[in-house]
Amino acid sequence: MSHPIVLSIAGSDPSGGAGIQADIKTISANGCYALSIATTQTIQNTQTFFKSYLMPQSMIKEQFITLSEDFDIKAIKIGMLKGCEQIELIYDLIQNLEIPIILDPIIQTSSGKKILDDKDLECLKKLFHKITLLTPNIDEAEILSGVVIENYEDMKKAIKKIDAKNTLLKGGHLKDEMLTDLLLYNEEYFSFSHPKIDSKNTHGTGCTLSSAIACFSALGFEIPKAVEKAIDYLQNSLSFAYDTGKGKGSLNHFFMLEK
Ligand code: PXL
Repeated sequence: MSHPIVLSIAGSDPSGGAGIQADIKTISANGCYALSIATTQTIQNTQTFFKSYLMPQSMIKEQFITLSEDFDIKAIKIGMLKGCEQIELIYDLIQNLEIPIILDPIIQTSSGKKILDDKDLECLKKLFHKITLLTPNIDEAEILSGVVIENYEDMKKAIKKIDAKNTLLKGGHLKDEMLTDLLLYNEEYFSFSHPKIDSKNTHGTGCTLSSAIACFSALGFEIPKAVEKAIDYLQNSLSFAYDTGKGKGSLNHFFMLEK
């Protein structure tokens, strides 16, 4: 099939930078076809994340069943989930699937707004062995592992403590000039170093990376290669990022059109 089908199950960001909107752009720019199911509708702009509304359980379930009946879904990216009930529904829907599933554990937004409380987090952890790859950032990895992360050695300590099938710990929030993302895949370590791109327009980087990994997996790349290609895509999108509103602008998901 020329355009493998990738499903994004994530929050909707009307300001266009993160969530489903970032996923659809990422998946389309990398040669896949995007399906999407919204878990939440958020109220935000480039300056402030105000709040989010849950989508009805029955709507999510019916959308998932209707899409599954028609499309040969090759990979799934899961982003913002809210509340145990919704997390458990997603668990039920994906539990028997044998395709790559990438979970971006959104515990709080980049602006610090809490999405999951401690109880929700315990529910989310039940998904960690059902999915193919978990993609926490430093802040999320600290919460999940209990390790304070200040450098690469701390990242290694933390990744071992996160109880998931496979984990990509993103180093992007560290202050170093060269950043390293650390992958623990099938008990083997892979590290990916790249220069830190100094931009205020970083909204949606996590969404973009996880959906790019899903897309490259759908295209047939093994997780380590899919991660390498997704990081490369993110670096390019970030170096061509631009101002949109008055705050944190958008990545340029279609940077290749500018070249
Ligand atoms: O970047 C985390 C994130 C994910 N999904 C949605 C979001 C955000 C951050 O704002 O709005 C829908």
